[in-house]
Amino acid sequence: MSSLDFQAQSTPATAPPHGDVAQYDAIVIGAGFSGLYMLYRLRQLGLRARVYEAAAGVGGVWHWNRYPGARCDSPSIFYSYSFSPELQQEWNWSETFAAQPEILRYLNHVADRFDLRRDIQLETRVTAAHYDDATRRWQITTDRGDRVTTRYLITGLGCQSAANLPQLPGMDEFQGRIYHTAQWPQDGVDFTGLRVGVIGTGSSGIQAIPFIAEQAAHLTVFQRTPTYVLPSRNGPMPPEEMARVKARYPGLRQCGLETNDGICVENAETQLSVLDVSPEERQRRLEETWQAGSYAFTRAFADIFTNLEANRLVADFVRAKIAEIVHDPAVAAMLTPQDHPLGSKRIPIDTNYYPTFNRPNVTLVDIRRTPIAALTPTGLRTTAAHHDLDALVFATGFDAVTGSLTRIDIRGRGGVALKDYWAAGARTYLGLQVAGFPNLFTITGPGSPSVLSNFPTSIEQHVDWIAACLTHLAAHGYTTIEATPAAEVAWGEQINTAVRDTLLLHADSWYLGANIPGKPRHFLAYAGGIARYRRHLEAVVAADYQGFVVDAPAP
Ligand code: NA7
Repeated sequence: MSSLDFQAQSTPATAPPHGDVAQYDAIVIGAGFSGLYMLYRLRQLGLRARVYEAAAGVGGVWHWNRYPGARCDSPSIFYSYSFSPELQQEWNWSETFAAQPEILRYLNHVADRFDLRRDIQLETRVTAAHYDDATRRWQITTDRGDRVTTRYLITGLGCQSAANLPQLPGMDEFQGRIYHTAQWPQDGVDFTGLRVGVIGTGSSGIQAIPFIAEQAAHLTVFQRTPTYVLPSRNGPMPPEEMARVKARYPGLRQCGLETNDGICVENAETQLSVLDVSPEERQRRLEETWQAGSYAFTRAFADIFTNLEANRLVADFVRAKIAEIVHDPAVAAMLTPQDHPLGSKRIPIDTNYYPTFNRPNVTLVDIRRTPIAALTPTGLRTTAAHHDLDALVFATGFDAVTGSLTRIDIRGRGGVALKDYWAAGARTYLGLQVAGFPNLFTITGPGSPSVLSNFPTSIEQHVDWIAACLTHLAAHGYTTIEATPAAEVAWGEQINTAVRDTLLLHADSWYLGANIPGKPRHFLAYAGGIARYRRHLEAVVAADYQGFVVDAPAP
């Protein structure tokens, strides 16, 4: 549907503010990829909308994650919006995998280009959102004292925005500086001459470690779980390649939509099983795709992520690479994952990660074998030794997918808190709505492809679906829409079925909430891929919003 179609069906803005409580049609929380595009769509619908953003600028995770080396692990040409052909044609990416400053520039450009800023209120954190059955509106409160009401509440909070800062004994006593990769100081940090520790070797740690090692006098990496790291082969984007992409963008985007994760790797799709080829052919193919980098490697064979034996053979190849790159066999052994299949935890892609451990100023400490006992005034003590540190970086990730939602006091019908409703695990319908929370839409919410996909692709999928849903409600004069509990249960079964076809349950990952003590353990995303997911979304609409009720009476 074109934007003109939307405008033709749009509803007029609701009444202007009355009394001291402004009334909106839609409040969006967050001004990252989700919030910016949602606002653009709401405007097209003629709705009176406002975006609240806690940060001092737009950009979401790209505003906060400014640690050295922060970079996207989706290719730039896909980690971008597709909704505007003009935007797509005018923006040039300078690298195949864009670094944080460039993505932040892009999102600022989007905010300016579409004149979005006038409806975005920065440095304002939504603290509470309570649904009022009598008025069928959400009452919103912010930390700046705003009190507004809205018909629709749409969260664009991101899946990795609630930072996980483990509370270690002695944290208050440490005399050095403490940082978290996801809350990096806006002006950067100079580690020159310092003894630095990094805890965590997920995507953020793996990106930051080579940069910190170059600057610091000494870097000690505290690793709990080694992970498989694939080479990104990042480099400058040749202008002729950018031009070639632009000429073929619609086809590339369409191809992306037919994949599991939204990223089209041309000529890389294969039906070939690892088990169907000779060891020599397997080695040849893996070497070739290893040299090509990240996504080519993961698509070298069709069954890497679905067959344990196929996965083991490919993981063996990566393990051999680690042994080849890292000179000290004991360090190489420590860096080599043995306890989970390749891809059952998110695969980081790197520039220079493994070679960093050949540097004389870098030490690797296995904190699974010798756990952290405490921070001390002068450093960190494990059960085996004391490490003197001037600064400590936590690259310890996030309370992923649900944390950004449950830290806001969201209450649905009858004052039920979302946090309580999800106490035994997040329940949603399509990752978009929660039973008992009318007119609440969660962009890339739990139970959608979200963290298993290229985010902008999934975000556009959700925003477009929500916009079409609001158009449908307006066209029929409906006031509310909400998921039924039965639809939620059925969707939960779809999530479980989809993940059982993969190897994603074979690791203690944040996909399962396993990184947060006490978090209910269940799979937080839909693993069936975005193409299959889109067919679910379309089928639901074709069946007159099956699984949702409109204008349900208050219980
Ligand atoms: P991740 O991928 O969750 O990585 C966090 C790392 O920190 C990981 O190595 C964890 O080890 C480690 N960790 C977490 N808590 C602790 C404690 N308490 N003690 C020691 N080590 C700990 O977060 P990232 O920020 O790297 O990446 C998140 C996503 O953001 C990434 O996938 C991209 O999508 C963007 P563990 O593996 O749990 O043993």
